[in-house]
Amino acid sequence: MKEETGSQPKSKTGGTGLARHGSKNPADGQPANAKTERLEPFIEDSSGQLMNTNTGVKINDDQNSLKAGERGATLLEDFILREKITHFDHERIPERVVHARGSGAHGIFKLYEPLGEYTKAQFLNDTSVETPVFVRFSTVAGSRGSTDLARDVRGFAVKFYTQEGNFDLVGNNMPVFFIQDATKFPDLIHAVKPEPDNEMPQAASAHDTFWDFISVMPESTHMIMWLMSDRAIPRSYRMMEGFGVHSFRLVNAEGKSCFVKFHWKPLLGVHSVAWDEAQNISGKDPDFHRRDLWDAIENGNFPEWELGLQIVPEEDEFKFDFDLLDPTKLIPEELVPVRRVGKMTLNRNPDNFFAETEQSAFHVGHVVPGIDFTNDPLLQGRLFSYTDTQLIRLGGPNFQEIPINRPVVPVHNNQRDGHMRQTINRGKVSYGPNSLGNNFPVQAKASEGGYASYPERIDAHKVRARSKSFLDHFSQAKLFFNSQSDAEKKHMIDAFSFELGKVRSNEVRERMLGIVSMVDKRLASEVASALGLTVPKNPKRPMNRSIPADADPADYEPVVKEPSVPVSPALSMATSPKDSISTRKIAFLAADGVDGKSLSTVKTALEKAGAVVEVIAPRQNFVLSETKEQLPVNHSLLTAASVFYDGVYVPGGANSVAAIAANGDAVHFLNEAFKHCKAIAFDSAAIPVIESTYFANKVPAESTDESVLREGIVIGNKASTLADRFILALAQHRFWDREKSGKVPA
Ligand code: HDD
Repeated sequence: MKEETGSQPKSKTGGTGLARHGSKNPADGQPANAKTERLEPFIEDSSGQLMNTNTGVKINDDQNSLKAGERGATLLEDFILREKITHFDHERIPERVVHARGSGAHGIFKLYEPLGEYTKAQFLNDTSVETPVFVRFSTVAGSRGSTDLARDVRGFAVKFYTQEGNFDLVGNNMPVFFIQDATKFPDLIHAVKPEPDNEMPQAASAHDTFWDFISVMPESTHMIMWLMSDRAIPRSYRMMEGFGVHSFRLVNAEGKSCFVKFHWKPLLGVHSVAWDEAQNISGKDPDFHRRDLWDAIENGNFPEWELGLQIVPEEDEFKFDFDLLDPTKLIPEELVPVRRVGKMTLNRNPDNFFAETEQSAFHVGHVVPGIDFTNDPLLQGRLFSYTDTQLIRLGGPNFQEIPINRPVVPVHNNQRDGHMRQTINRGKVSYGPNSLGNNFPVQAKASEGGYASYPERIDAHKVRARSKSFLDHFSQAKLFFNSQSDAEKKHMIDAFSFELGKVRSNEVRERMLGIVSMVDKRLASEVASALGLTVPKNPKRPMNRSIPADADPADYEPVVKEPSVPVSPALSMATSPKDSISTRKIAFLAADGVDGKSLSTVKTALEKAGAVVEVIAPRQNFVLSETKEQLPVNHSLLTAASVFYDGVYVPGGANSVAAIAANGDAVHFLNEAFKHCKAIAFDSAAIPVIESTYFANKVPAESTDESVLREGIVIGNKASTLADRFILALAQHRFWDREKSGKVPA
């Protein structure tokens, strides 16, 4: 086609740079390249280069501005200074209004089995294709520089660069949402963001305006249960589930449609940290999740998720006792199993945070043929918001031309010009139909891959209203709570007590207790007792202020009913697989005189099982072993903290043991690891260290597999057996039962 100017710049090797991206280039049949070269034409590398200006003029002095004499005034003529300062002055763009804090990574998606029965989307039909992806994880409420460990929902946005265009799955790590209608989104976000008079608190929902809003919005009850659960403080982005939240549609080549819920299942399991730990991490390393993702990819520990689908035939739309279009509901996996259909692997860190992660623009409306929308009113509103927000954030309508946002296929249409246009469209014709350009670019027939919306029949009155089928606000909140383990329930009680404890208005707190009592009486009464309040007597009608002015409140009265299934094990993290310690970080506490064998045998065994071991000592650089060998140290006790690790080991060696036992920071390290319920191991020669901890009386004289699985504490004098038991303990992630015996004052 003559019009093939597209938006693609030429690469050094000729052809369009972007067309070379991806698994299989249809043009040259090249095999997949996981280290994608999609962005190569845009990459700048200064090594070996002379410095020049943006107009290409070589710079001779980048240290001094042009002055009238050595001590004289700076001259306006200095075009090099002005260019540099002007560019600097404009370096920042507005941060995202929500999900401002985030981290991204590149990767690939590979399909396990063709899904032609359900969808005609090519990337879900061809198992030989590796579809490139870019993923951005985020928190919702905090600013761009806020802590990763805030109690918050995590964004999980995936851009698939398919050969039919970009498909964005813009989801969260929780399967439901706070509100049922997009028009309430600005209210929700205003309520959770820092309060407008004093801009406090940063990245936290624990304040009056958030809970005020929630306390008069019973529809958010289910989501609040998720937010108060440990899902809101993940151990790692790599250990989170992802959800598309809404019911979407899949459409096959025959035009038959079904409903679908999208899931991401992490192969490392789903794990969280403790709340006290999260708060500590926020101070000691606010980049904890960002660093974890970056380091894992740099170390070749590529994070992986399986894409899961819950498919509901079109004819089953009304089979459930909740509405598939209600985004505050999930489909219990016990009712519709999640079918795992492919795997996503993140294998490359961005080269430049701003160019890639910050400028990435996701949109729930970026779909490809075979994927379509439902009438979920939250989804419908999102379809407007995402493009609109980029116009200000990325500065105009050409944000799709930014390298990270470009599709891998060339773009041909009659859109032209605008702020920062990159494409140089050839020819006179920028309209259609036309005859001067032979009517190109011409529309694609459905058989040629043209997107045709699913012709859903709609015969209705134009109304502003809420469907009666959306009025059950509590049954799935109950289902979620009832499905949690005892430890998870306890954490939820603590989370509500903390969050409402930070609220100053007793009225708001009491209204919240009323709502919580609709979910579980014990939950409400325990939170009430932490707050020094009582649960309101008649919470049957939680106040609902989300009602139109002229509506009859009776029409918005919540429907109180039991969940479709009594419990759903899939909703608890306690059921997550516990058979691997891959990529877990383990601290070894050592000092001069450490028993080198006791250290290296356990280290080798843990590393063989996929863990990352770091040696921490009173000083940086190295420790001397008993045999005066220099052993490398990763951190000193000053720069490390137990909250960065999944477990701790204390090797033997009399001098090392004595030094660790006498070191307050080292003992605190162990006490804190115990408090956060982590696996801890000691060489039998480290008994003096055990004796200086708070939990000395919890360490059995000898370990057995049973004691290790129960207590999470390992002791032994044979390094190889000790390592095996330590691995067993680390794979359990946490020993929450420890919390039952009261908290360690670490
Ligand atoms: Fe949203 C960003 C996820 C409801 C309006 N949203 C954004 C991001 C994620 C989500 C992961 C960050 C994407 C990135 O990394 O750049 N949003 C969701 C989910 C929702 C949801 C799972 C409910 C199921 N969002 C939602 C509603 C609206 C928006 C109802 C507006 C009516 N969301 C936006 C936005 C953002 C955004 C203002 C801010 C930055 C951006 O889009 O690019 O358009």
